[in-house]
Amino acid sequence: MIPLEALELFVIDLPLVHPFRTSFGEERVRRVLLVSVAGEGAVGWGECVASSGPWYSYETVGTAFHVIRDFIVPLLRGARLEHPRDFPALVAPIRGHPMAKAAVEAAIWDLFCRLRGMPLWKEIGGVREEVLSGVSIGLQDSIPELLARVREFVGRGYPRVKLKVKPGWDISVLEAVREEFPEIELQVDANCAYRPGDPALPEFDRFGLLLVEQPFHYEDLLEHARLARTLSTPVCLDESITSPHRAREALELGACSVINIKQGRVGGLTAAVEIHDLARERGIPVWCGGMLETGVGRALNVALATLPNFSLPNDISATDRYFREDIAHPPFALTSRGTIPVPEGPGIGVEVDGERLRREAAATARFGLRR
Ligand code: OSB
Ligand code: MG
Repeated sequence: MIPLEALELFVIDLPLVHPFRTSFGEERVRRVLLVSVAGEGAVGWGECVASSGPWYSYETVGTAFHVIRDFIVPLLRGARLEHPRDFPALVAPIRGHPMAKAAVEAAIWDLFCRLRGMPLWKEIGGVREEVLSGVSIGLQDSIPELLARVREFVGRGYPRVKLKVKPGWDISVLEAVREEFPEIELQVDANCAYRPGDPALPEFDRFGLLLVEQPFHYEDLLEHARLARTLSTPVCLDESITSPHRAREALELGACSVINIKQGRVGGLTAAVEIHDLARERGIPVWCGGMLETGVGRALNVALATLPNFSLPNDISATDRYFREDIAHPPFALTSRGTIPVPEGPGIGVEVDGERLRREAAATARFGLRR
């Protein structure tokens, strides 16, 4: 049985090296909720991927704090978990709030693996010691500024670039990028910004893109299925895939031919692995998305992306692309092969700077879990 003695929550603000702008807003500081679970002298860590506001999803750092404190902790008190995979059933009575659940599940996976001295990626059946990296570049004020950003990241060795797009910031941008970089692996992410019938959509096929990510509303599987039938560029879903159930529906409908997996968005690592397996059975490639995580969340993403069907480059970039000083150590660095090496240590393989966390946290809370 997993020894669950105490759970702690920490909210900390980490300034981003560069503001990150998408079709739903801009982040300059990453407000992060970290979760630790302690037992038998070990501590496991998880990061909640919710943002400060309900823009990417309805969850926020505040709602996740509330759901963990008032609903997940009471369920966890005195709970008998043999394995982290038993956690989703324990919290199933709570509807929704996948990011809050995922953060606690992540801390339990880390604790479980640390107690066994086992790296997490091996525990879940990972098959590689480095994962393919890619970089996601936010919306910029002008095309010259965007080209400078692409130049910078291509120069650093990123083998794949993802551009944020929206109506009015799409075709002319792609023309300019393709003119300077005819060969790079390129993909676009609209974060739900288009309406069906937008004249830019068929134009995406001119640019040799790896995929187009989440063009339409997050609830709209049908329009994605229609688009997927007419576009030769693969359609990939991000925001729409909130659970294994939803992934099965999307694949059944033909709404996508690629899935971006984010463990937080789908309710945890167990669900993420389930979606990976489901896609694999159907010959659908997956890749790991990112949520501007600290090293805690990034380490979990790296572990997840060692699974065999993570066959496209991931939104897993080096630490210095996000933060000057991460809360977890050591930082992640890009290799000359355009990959991020998988840490070797037990659990997620990184250590959290607990002293700094206690010193700088905007809010903390501690809960005993023994009955
Ligand atoms: O849509 O993939 C997205 C960041 C925050 C919210 C949503 C998204 C993103 C990214 C960044 O694209 C990926 C990363 O962490 O590098
Ligand atoms: Mg996305």
